[in-house]
Amino acid sequence: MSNRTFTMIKPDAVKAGHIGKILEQITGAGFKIVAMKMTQLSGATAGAFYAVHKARPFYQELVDFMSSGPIVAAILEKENAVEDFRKLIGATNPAEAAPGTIRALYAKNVGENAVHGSDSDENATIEGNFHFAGCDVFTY
Ligand code: DAT
Ligand code: MG
Repeated sequence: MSNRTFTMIKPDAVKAGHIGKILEQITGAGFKIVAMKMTQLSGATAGAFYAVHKARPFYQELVDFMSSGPIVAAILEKENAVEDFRKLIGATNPAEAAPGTIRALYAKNVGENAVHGSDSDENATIEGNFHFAGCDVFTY
């Protein structure tokens, strides 16, 4: 069990003005932000990040969406971070997400679903390292 996970506030939620409310919900649930930036992924960068989904029918749609506008990327720290954050964001499809979860509150649909959360400790490390240099991850 690791104490870190990686998240992105996706272009739909950024465009809709939900950055502040989502960060408030994340920190209110006990997660500490140890790295954070606003950035925009290129098609190539989004494609590389989601390479694991290359064979899925929605891959191109996902890459186009994730590169369509700015995102907020962050590394979060909390005991049992990966599992607890997946609970906080809710199911991939907001129609199936538990009430009060970030996706239930802010996601538009299964493709434009407001936030990313790592699905394993291993992927949390890979994804955090994909977006942040070690010197931009803080202990405080
Ligand atoms: P999650 O983001 O909950 O880990 P995932 O890893 O299965 O979900 O898929 C990654 C992203 O791909 C997801 O957040 C949104 C998109 N996606 C997943 N299933 C989809 C579908 N059936 N149609 C369109 N986009 C989809
Ligand atoms: Mg996933």
